[in-house]
Amino acid sequence: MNVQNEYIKSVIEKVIAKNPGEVEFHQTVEEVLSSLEPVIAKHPEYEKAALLERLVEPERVIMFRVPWVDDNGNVQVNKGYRVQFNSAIGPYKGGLRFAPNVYLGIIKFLGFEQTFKNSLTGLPIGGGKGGSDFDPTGKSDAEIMRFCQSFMTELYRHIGAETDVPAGDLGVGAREIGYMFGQYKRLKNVYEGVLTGKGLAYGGLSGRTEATGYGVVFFAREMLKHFGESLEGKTVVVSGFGNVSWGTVQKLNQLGAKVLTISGPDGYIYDPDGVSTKEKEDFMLELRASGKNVCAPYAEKFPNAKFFPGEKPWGVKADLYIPCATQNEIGMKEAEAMVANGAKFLCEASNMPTTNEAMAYLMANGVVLGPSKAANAGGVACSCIEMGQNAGHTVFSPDQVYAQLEQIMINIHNNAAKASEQYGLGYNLVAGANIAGFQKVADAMMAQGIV
Ligand code: 2IT
Repeated sequence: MNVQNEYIKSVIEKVIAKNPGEVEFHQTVEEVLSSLEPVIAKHPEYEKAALLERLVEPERVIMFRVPWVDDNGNVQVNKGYRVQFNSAIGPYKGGLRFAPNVYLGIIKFLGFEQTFKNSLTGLPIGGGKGGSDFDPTGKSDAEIMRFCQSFMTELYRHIGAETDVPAGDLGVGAREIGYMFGQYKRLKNVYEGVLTGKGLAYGGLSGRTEATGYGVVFFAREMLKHFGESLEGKTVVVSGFGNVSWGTVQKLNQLGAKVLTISGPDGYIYDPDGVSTKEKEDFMLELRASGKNVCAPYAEKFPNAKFFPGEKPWGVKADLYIPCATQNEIGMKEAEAMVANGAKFLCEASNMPTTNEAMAYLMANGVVLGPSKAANAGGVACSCIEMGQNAGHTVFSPDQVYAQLEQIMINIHNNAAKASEQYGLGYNLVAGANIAGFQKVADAMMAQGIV
């Protein structure tokens, strides 16, 4: 990153020195802070208040042991995390990720990103993230339940509807949220909206399951609209096959686009007919529910589709690219393949799917980039609506939720575009999202004194 501002440079250097080995956390701090140069230049009072030093240091980091017994009677021990990153604008809010590669650096990168994302929604939610290095792949339902109960047996004392409200992320869906909610309620003897993404029978919000994917597509639609284009008839390369991909595929189908690919850790699927029918959408849910974390069976079920083992889909030519799997799916090699194919639009659905180097390369080559903290904010926005539903002891209809979600995504797009324009950066949604997300958190932190 090419950073001129001495204050920003020194904060980035300190983050790298003080958080050794946490490369994903370094990556997001560099990405966000380097785009704040024009804002920091305009506000010298931020340096005096050590605003950036405070922003990059989580308010609280909780790490704990998660012991559980597997189906063979063996005792297993995992690491549990909750990083309460920033509560300047509301209670900590953000998902829980269960995946074997989870360590503190991943949770901190996600918590830092979440702070700006939540701010961008315009809703009163701070930033937090948690999870475990537990690998759900191949686990039985009973093992998942025992793990979730053990995880919550420590976490419950640190969270609450007005303190910190976790939700799902990779490896944590409605089933896991259900088990964790049950254990929380039992331990605390309080029925409150302490988790979001709950089932509809016990306080969940209609539309929350598809909210992230739908929101991403609304955001992509606004990006295309800026250039006088629409999604109708566009080809789209999608990665992943989980909750976010599923919602994205469904909304793309509704708006007349054609999804050419989905992917998993085992490779990618190319479907020349498009992942376009209800049967295909539903099969994505089946793949996820199988617990095997593979997408290959799609090509057996739909023989026109082809499975490419061990490969990612970024070399497939399309009008729009939507990564929905995990961080750093797109590095230089993938970015070069996309540019060689004349890529025009990249809308990030997974958190930080593009490396900083690839991001700079894509943008320098004319690819319009919708950054994840803006494009995928529809999920957490609906989580906040779920918090409101629970606090008001009421139930919202799907139509009420969808209408709000769509408007929130339009606002996020417009606010990011406006912030970029204001600082003379043209239509740069990456910088604009960072600036707009930062500004509200900064205003709140400045008003609240040195805390
Ligand atoms: O990355 C994310 O925004 C999420 N995993 C959802 C967080 C939430 O609290 O709904």
